[in-house]
Amino acid sequence: MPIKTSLARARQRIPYKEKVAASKSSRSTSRPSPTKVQHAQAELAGQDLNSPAARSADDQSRGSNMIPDIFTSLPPIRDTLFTSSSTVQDDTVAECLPFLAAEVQTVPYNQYGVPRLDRQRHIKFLRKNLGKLPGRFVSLDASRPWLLYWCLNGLSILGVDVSDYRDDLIETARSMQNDTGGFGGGIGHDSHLACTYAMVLALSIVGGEDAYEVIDRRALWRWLCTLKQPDGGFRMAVGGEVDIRGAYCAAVLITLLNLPLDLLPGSPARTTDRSNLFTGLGDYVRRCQTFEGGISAQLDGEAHGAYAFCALGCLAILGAPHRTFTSYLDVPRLIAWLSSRQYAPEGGYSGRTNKLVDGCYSHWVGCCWPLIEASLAGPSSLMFDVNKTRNSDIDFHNLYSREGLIRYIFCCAQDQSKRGGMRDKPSKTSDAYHTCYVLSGLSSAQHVTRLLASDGEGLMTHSKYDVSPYTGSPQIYEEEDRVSATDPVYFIPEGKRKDIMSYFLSKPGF
Ligand code: FPP
Ligand code: K
Ligand code: ZN
Repeated sequence: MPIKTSLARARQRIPYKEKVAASKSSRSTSRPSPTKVQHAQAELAGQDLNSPAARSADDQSRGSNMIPDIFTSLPPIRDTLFTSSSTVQDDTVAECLPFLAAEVQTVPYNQYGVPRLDRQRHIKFLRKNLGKLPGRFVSLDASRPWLLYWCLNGLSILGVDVSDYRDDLIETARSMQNDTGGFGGGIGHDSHLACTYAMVLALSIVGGEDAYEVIDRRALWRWLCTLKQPDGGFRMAVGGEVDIRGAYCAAVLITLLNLPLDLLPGSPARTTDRSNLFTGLGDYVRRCQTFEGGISAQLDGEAHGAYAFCALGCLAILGAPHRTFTSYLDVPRLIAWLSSRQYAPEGGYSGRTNKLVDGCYSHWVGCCWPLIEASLAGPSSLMFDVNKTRNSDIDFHNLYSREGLIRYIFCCAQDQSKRGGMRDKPSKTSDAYHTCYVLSGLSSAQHVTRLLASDGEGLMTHSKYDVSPYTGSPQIYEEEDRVSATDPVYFIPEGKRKDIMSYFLSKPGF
């Protein structure tokens, strides 16, 4: 029985390169014929070593039987129109195929053709990024709070206790806070909503009263009142642009820090006595959905994964997803667009139509799915074993290929050299941004999110999620390579989210 034999052999967990060597030595031909991947690459390069007979013979003799063909072959339908977009897409597939087919000689693979998570190297990489940085990092000089968040969140997902960084972080955060409210991207920089979001998340992750008390909540609230617009959205900075990042960042800050919703009398958004910081925000998000079904930064922009994430995060704070998503979005169209972001053979996501796979969209697009799933399933109960489905939510946790995303992350997005860290794609170098967001996407693919309860129409603070390990089969990675769960709306460890929220819930005033 050939299938049984190959399975049994695969279970011995021989590194893939040895398997290839073993299969080669048992072949009678002296000249090795091209692998399936070489065929695909030749086809992409417009060469013809691809006779159907040669192809089917090779399919039987090469490659791990535990890697589904979809991850090692070209898509069955290929456009015959060549453009610069189709050319870079072909190049990207050619670049990823050897990694996906477990043909990289220096990397050991398991029986599914998946390498280990290089946890210790990724930890070292992130720790290094928290230290003193050389001159070439100057381009990040206005994004220092982001760098802190990426590293601290990445370390937390990898299971590291980051409380040792508390004192240094507190000092750094103080140096970047402005009396007029909010944090800048560096010392002396004007406050920016994205930097403020990142700094507040970083402070939440290290946790503790001293870290929380750095934040001047009254000044932050006053500053948010000046950023809130009559159309419901938020400016990113005084005199800056209004876009959907502002909607999400503001919603996170207001609820995490329990800020008052009241608008100051001078706020440009104070059109009636009853208008507040959340007035019109859901409708603002609605207007950002495009004809494609995705979400753009502003009205009439191009749909992009990072903005879909901001839209869903914001709506999940305004209320439970099964209510707010359906009220403000065309959910079927959004699902169609999100689904189109996952590519084969790559398995990872692109950020927009006709663009390339990139590891960071494992988070921006990947982390939309748990919220979409929660919105379709509605509130459930912990009475159900999370890995046993009931009729009503039978398919809600498999709306995308978890296997594809996990393969892209382990095979293509991990830097497997001494350097460590995660990357956009194999031809790019790792950085803290991609390390954070690839790990966050991995966490979402390895867990199931359920909305447990939502009390009526209230804010997200009243919604509760259960995030538990996803144990569906096949589990193509080792259990030790499962990373930690993370809060599905705030993207800090769930316990840290609860700590800061309960701290500020107990002190509603300033
Ligand atoms: C395009 O980059 C990227 C964007 C249009 C959006 C980027 C925004 C974010 C990553 C984060 C926003 C979220 C918050 C919470 C502030 P590109 O053209 O280099 O990449 P692409 O080809 O993959 O689209
Ligand atoms: K990109
Ligand atoms: Zn990226």
